[in-house]
Amino acid sequence: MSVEDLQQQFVAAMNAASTSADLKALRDDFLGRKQGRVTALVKSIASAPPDERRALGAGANALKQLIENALTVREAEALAAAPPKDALDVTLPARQPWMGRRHPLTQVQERVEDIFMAMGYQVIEGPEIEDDWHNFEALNMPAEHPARDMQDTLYLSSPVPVPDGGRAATLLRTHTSGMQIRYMEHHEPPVRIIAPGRVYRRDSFDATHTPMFTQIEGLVVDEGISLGDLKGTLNTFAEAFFEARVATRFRPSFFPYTEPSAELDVECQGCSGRGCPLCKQTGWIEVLGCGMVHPAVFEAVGYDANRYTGFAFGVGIERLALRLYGVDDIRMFYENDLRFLQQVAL
Ligand code: 2NL
Repeated sequence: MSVEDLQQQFVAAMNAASTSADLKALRDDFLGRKQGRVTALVKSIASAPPDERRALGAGANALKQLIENALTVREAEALAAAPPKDALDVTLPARQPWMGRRHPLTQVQERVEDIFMAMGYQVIEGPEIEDDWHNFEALNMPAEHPARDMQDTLYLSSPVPVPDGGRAATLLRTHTSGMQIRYMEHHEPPVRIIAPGRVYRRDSFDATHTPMFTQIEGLVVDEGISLGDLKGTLNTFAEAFFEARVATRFRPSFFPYTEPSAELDVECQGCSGRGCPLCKQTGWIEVLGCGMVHPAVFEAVGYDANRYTGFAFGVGIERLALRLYGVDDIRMFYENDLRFLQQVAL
């Protein structure tokens, strides 16, 4: 076998090889230490006629080098084209672990709670299933009161026994006021509490409504509590929540359980009051409802309405969250799409 023949054989075999496995077989076939064809050629030099040995040796070595070079190049190409399944690229940046975080609504709720706790309020929680008395009756909304229609209520099917022997409807609470009634029934003033929780109304499910939402109500009762205390407290809350000196206004409103009643508006953060789509060109964003506790509520819980006064407010967490994050569809908070949830700052 001449050097030239062997080279031709190698070139032909090389042209036929494509995978890493083909190339490995080729390397064994030509350069293998025991059976390799080039190895055999080199071994045969010793038995060649002395005057041919030098040329044969040089040719064999040149061929060996050529094959080695060709295989090295093709092996690298084959590896790049089809890396083994368990290939590990140690130059890749490390993967970031997925961090859990609290839901944006929970974050907003805790933000509101923190502000009021810093002002000395106690956080109270209670049942989502309420009875008629705590949700309506004690809040100056007796049976047939038009306000009971105003909040389209989700009633539960089985009425529960009440102490006087009758049966009362149970319902999904339409506000967290029931807990505040319960608290007043068991504590004398001074009262300084907030009551966060889920509330339910018979409502549509669209970009601006959900049949369930999260509310925080607040209640302060003591001797000498005035409308000035209400305004000062809620202005302080608005500045702490929006982290700015925000202009506010108190707009007259109506609730059966407060008199007088008001809505608190905050200067629109998006346009600084100039008017934009967020505030529907009014320059103001509605933040919460509030008022001085109606004397009928004090009578219902056994407080002396001539001695005590108080203020109360109710704020919807979803609405605050929409403002804070600039979200335009309330359903985003309930779909749990991680792409949405991950964008909301901790
Ligand atoms: C709103 C308005 C409000 C109250 C809630 C309240 C509770 C008691 C006595 C008197 Cl025990 N008032 N709560 C007062 C005014 C407004 O909520 O729009 N909430 C989403």
